[in-house]
Amino acid sequence: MSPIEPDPALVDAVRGARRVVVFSGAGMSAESGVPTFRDALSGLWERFDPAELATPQAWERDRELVWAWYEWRRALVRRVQPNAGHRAVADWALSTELAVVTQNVDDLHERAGSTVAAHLHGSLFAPRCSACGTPAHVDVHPDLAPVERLAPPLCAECRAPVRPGVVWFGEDLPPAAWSVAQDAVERCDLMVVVGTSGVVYPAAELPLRAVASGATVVEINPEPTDLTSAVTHSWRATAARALPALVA
Ligand code: BJW
Ligand code: ZN
Repeated sequence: MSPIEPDPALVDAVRGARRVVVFSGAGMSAESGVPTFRDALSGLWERFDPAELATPQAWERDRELVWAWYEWRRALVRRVQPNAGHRAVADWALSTELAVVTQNVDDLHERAGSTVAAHLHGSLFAPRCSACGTPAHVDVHPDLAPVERLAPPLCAECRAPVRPGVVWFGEDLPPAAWSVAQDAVERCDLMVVVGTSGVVYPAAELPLRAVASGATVVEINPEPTDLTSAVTHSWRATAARALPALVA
């Protein structure tokens, strides 16, 4: 693949930045082989709309379906590797004050070497009791098909079903993660928004707040998004190609 060059104004913004927030969404992990949400209906999510499964109502209606879907995704993420974009973010943190704020429930930033300041929508790797909240240890199920059914394990403390440790629609974001993210955004002079459609709130407020507080906000996304008109620079490129070029 031919190298790609960022706009010189963008390079200046990046070189001059002292406090950076990288705000990532599903597109960050797309080139690792993790399907996104809203590009997804044509691809791997053949039979189910993720927006319909990622709800407390779906869990109440059909726990075995929801649990199997998350277990399948957890196994998928285990099989894939961080991409050059994740690695560029980790390298960048060696020379700059940088906070990774992610909407992703995978662990690819961490596996590339980043410390993640905030997982706004939780993690595939932190299942917990649906009643008492006790964290549960669950072995990865080796060979689930995308949509099977699987009974969730029961909590060791209270025997209620264990649920995925993610944030569904209508649920509050983890307060500590939200607070860390807000602080980082208020303090930053550069925010790089990568691989998010910017349609899910309150996460999508963060780039708007960064703009309002005077930070430079750079969007990296092959497609225009709901955030494009608000940001300072919009670069139509993929995470794994743009981030290494930007940080180099
Ligand atoms: C590439 C690429 C490549 C492709 N390189 N890029 C207004 C204010 C506040 C709240 C609301 C509001 N209006 C509505 C709400 C409620 C709701 C909401 O936002 N709904 C909207 C959809 C309208 N929000 C909530 O319910 C949140 N909670 C909340 O607000 O609590 C307070 C409250 C309580 C009660 C009532 C009301 C309020 C919780 C939101 C939880 C979101 N959870 C999910 C699922 C997590 C678990 C799981 O993984 O299954 O989080 S939904 C899903 O969307 C997931 C993602 O983190 C999130 C964002 O998606 P993301 O990352 O942007 O992915 P995509 O697929 O949308 O976009 C991918 C992008 O990548 C695209 O742009 C591509 O072009 C790009 N791309 N390849 C770079 N190679
Ligand atoms: Zn319990």
